[in-house]
Amino acid sequence: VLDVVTFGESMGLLMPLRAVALEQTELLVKGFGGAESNVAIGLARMGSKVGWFGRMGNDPFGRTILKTLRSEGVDVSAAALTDEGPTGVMFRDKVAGKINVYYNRKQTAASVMKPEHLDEAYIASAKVLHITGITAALSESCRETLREAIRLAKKNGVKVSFDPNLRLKLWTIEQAREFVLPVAAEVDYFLPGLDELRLLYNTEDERAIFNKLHEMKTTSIVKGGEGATYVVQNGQATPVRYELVENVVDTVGAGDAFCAGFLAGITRGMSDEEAVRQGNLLGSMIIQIEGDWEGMPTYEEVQAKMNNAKHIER
Ligand code: KDG
Repeated sequence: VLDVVTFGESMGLLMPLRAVALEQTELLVKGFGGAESNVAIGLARMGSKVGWFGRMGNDPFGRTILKTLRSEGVDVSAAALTDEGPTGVMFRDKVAGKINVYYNRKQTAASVMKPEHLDEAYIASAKVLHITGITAALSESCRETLREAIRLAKKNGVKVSFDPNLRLKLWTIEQAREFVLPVAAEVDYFLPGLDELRLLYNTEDERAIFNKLHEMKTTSIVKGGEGATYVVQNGQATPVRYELVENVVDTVGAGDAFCAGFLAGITRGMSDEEAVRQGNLLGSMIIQIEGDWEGMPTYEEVQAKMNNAKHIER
């Protein structure tokens, strides 16, 4: 039995060795990224049982990613290396503040994923299926795959969590709205950032945004805002506060770390608020370390911080 199963596109990641923009470097470091595999690694480090699947090319990036996920304790038994396309590659700057990301991910093995690739028994073996809007942005067949995965999860009593993870380099806001909003209303947990909600609902008016969320049965967990994450449920928005980090090194992966902390919490029986507090903590820890997932903390590190935080807050 798995706590969480997740799937999506993981890609090779090349970024400057030193802290400069891509154009200013000759030396690149090889790593990998992918929102869902970042979440999976975070969960595994938290001691949760987690499976990630996806399709990659049988090439050096695909093989490295699988090997690393395996060594992190993520179950990859349902993942596949195929000859249907290459593993995607992304490039990014390494500078504080605004980080530009560039994608080489057209016609990749992951983007031609289709519903037939899903393994119902594998999805059914988890407590939660975690998906993101990045997969939806890749192709129509990926959108169909997501819808089918949700259907299979529901049929088997598996809860669904959904992070819209808007990537407007991959699709337009209109396309994103068309997919994300109906799916948000259908899942158990919707995990958007406030900035994403502004784009999705095309308004800066926070009250209007929360009213939209209140119209859904879904529990929405709204990340971001200045120092609080909101649990939006039954017409109420409960803030769970966190301290802003001063020493921000690399913000990429913050949302994924949040999801890992939150999902580790709910699958271990924490209340939504407690799980959000844990998610906030993981988010604040990962941005102090470079890399998309490398800074995901272990369960012991989180425990130490949680106890400390409790002491200060109450
Ligand atoms: O959330 C971090 C991810 O965005 C990154 O690891 C790569 O999945 C990725 C993407 O599509 O940008």
